[in-house]
Amino acid sequence: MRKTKFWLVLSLIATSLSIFACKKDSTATKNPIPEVSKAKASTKLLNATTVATTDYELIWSDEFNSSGGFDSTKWSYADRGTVAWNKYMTSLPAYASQDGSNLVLRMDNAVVAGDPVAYHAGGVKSMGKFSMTYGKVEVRAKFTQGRGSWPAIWMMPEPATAYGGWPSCGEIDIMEHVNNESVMYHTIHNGSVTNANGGSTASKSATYNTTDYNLYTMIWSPNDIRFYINNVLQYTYARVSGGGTQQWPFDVPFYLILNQAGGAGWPGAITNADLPFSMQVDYVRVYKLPLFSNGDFESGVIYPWTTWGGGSSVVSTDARTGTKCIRETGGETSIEQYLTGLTPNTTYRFGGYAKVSAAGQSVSIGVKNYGGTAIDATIGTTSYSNNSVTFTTGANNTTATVYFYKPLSGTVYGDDFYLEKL
Ligand SMILES: [Ca+2]
Ligand SMILES: [Ca+2]
Repeated sequence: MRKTKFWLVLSLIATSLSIFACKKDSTATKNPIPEVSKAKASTKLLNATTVATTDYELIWSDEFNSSGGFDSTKWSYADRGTVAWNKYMTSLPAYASQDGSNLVLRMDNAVVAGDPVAYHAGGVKSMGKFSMTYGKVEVRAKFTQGRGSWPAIWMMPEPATAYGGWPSCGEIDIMEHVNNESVMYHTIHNGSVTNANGGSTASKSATYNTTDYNLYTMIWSPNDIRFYINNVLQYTYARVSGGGTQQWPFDVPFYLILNQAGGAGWPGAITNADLPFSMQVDYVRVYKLPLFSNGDFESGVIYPWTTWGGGSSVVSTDARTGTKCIRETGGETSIEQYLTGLTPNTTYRFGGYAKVSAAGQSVSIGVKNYGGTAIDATIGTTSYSNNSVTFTTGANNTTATVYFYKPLSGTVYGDDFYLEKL
């Protein structure tokens, strides 16, 4: 959204909208870093996973069910600035207000006394009032189409200087739409994927319901950022091991911005006959990530576990309960789940059920990086049995990694993993 440099270049060379669109598409196929993400996203698309609706604790929301001005304890007007998206922002209730069930952000060319600009548009930000690191954001919204229109739902870091100026500081664009396109865009900006001209190679367009509300969801974990439309995963941007803060500046608080922009930058000039533009936001809900999730694999995917060794998959045979479990085959193989939000100096139990395919084999359930020495518990039975490890977090430890690890060849199954606070 904040394509500052890009729009400066754009205005200098008067590049056309169509060239921008080509540039955005063509660069998306050239940068090796996002190609990894795109491949990952494609794999996930095949799985057609859905957002889990349980285990997430609501920590902040606005249902926008009042009438009149927005709740100033949660939002401020997005200020007018000098870059494309905020060029016409206007701090007046006519452009950002509630209608009893929505936040309505408008853009038109009405004459506003004392403010003689060509257009006026509305936007709000939670900067200084709410920000978050890791979690799930759900925004249910609909918006009009029109030539020159640019509605967006996005996030910027707070404080803004966490990792330097834009784009090194990072930007998460949950939804952007331009003009009359039948797709919207999910985009990441950072020091790795943002081009010198301000475009990003970490961007994915996706179809949406153009005539009604859509649910836009972003799940942000220490491993990746996932974008969903109507609970269907569309794009995953993964943290790259060793990528540093240029690739992953996403470990600091980010705040929310909702705006109806247009008339400059990406969408180009407004066709006045298409006005007014508006975005209606039914609600914004923010959830804390669960401490531990997908222990039963009924989601059909491994996420948010990560794999190591390549022999792990969710299968529809041999489940202990439900219809699915994790299977580890081949040589040394493991799945791990990185836990955040643990309480220091607190005792937890991590356990689960497992079986091996032949006597003499074994598999371990364990925990590491919690502030003490790694602890394993072994299972070597050919029918499901339970084992667990008990660990106490260090005085300053709020994270840990739990794992299900097969040290040798053979096939093992696991199901119904759990984390308990003792
Ligand atoms: Ca509402
Ligand atoms: Ca299961």
